[in-house]
Amino acid sequence: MRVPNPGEKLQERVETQKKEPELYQVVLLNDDYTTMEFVVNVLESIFEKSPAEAFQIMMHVHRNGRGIAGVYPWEVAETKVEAVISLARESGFPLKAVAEPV
Ligand code: TYC
Repeated sequence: MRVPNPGEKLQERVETQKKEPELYQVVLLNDDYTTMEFVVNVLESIFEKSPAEAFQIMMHVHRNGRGIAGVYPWEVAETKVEAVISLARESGFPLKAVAEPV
């Protein structure tokens, strides 16, 4: 940790300290083996999307290689990534999801 020089104002240092980013986007990645139906199901059940929105996002990922499933505070984003991975592995699919700072 940095030690302030004598006379330096503590408040100034606290205000300029870097914070962790507030929000993270959960990104789904395309692959050739996970079924479209499974990805739509993931988007509905884990990301609380409507059937129409889930289908749109899935098709975006299918066509573009990646797409945003949702934006959340860190802990929520990380929990959703783990939920996607564990549901996919249980079902025998290689679907990948990552959390990235917005
Ligand atoms: N590309 C997959 C297929 O054609 C569907 C798919 C979409 C897979 C989105 C993963 O994140 C994904 N069956």
